Amino acid sequence: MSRLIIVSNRVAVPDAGSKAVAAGGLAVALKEAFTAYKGLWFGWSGKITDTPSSEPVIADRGRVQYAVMDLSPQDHREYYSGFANRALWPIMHYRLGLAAFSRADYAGYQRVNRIFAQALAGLIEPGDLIWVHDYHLIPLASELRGLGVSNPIGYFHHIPWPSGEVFNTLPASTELLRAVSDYDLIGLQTDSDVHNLSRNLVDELRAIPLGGGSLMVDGRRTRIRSFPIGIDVDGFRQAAERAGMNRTVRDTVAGLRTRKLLIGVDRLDYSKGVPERMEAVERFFASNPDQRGNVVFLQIAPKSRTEVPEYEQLSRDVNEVLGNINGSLGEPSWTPIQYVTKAYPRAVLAGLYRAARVGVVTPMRDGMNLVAKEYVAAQSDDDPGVLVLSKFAGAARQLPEALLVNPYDRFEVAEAIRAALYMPKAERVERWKPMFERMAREDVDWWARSYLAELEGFRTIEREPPAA
Ligand code: ADQ
Repeated sequence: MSRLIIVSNRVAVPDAGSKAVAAGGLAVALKEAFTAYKGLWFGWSGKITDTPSSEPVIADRGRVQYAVMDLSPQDHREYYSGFANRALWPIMHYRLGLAAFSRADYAGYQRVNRIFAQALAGLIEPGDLIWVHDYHLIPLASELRGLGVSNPIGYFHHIPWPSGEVFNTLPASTELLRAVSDYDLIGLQTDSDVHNLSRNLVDELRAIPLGGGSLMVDGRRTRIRSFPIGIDVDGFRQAAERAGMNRTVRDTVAGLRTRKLLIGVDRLDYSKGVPERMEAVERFFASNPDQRGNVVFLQIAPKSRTEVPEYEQLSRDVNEVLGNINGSLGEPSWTPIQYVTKAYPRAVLAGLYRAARVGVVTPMRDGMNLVAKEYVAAQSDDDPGVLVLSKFAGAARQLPEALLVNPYDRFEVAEAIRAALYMPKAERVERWKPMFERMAREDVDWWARSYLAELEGFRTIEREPPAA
């Protein structure tokens, strides 16, 4: 059985004695892949230590081995909080005004990628497939190739890839384009991401399209294709069916009495459009005064990246918008927007989605957005709720039967909320069914399987030895 090496920024090592793959997005996504391959999972341990070792700490957990590295405070500041989350993240999400570029951060980003490559290279065996995840690690393939690694190396980019006009505002843009084209296979979420990156490689690096998504860049061949990530549809659906027994779900439903529930669930991130969504809900109540007291909007948004100043500002903005809306519209007997910042187990989220008549998923820009898919998966087939979905989420391509909206237009979002609340059951079923069926076909196992089948095809490529 050959080995699959997964590399991701953050690696959660399961407790000793546990044979399970650790919980969390990517871990769930790769569960099936680890039944077809022996696994090695490499990345940052999540720990920050003053003098991190250059050797990874290895832990064996059933069929998956974990190899994790600590970061120094400077590495963490420059590589993670700095370049990845204050330069790449805003630029990839089209938020030029929020980007902060510093040469020190970029140098830290390159340094950590080099340190990771040096540590990982010693663990790679002939026959291993290497699959790298996300924007923290774009230069990893170049570093590995420089160390003589000739195995197939693939990359999956979980967030949007913007057009050249936006991407090229990054001072390091050309180097990053060169670095990403060192991967054999570049997986993106949507065809428009594929178009943006391919076009930019042609414009900036004079890449030559070879057909079928392949391009020749500086004498090397790379392939760029979309692989929209899915969810564990069956698991989610079953969790939603059982969730009525869960205390938090039961208490929430009982507390609603006859009120209808709108729900939003997001990491607190400016890409997710949380304050803009609250303003759209305010707009809805302003234009539909008869619905005051009859509808409640529940926003669940655990804080994330709190060390990054733009996220602290966002948190203050949300509190202000929320306070103003609840203060001006609320009554002693009714709070229009309920806001909680806790993370909940999947079973609770599934139950809350099912209890909600409308899922309001309105990111300003999103690679995919799994919450949209989870909301659809959690609905009952005889009385499903309605998804209001931003057309700027990658998920909109696979869920065209949702009520698609422009999240910048709070009037349009408010009207969609109204249409969703008044939608007759027959239309709700008619919209929900094809979305559910498509998601069930294109679930998370389908995603991992399709990507890996394509990456397997790069085993036979002859590679030049690295320049001395
Ligand atoms: P994220 O930006 O994290 O992912 P998303 O796809 O919505 O965004 O996934 C968030 C996950 O966190 C969902 O599974 C959701 O259930 C969970 N979650 C959110 N709030 C929670 C809470 N309060 N408690 C518990 N769980 C919560 C990035 C990209 C996305 C892309 C994914 C996967 O930004 O566009 O869809 O990777 O590729």
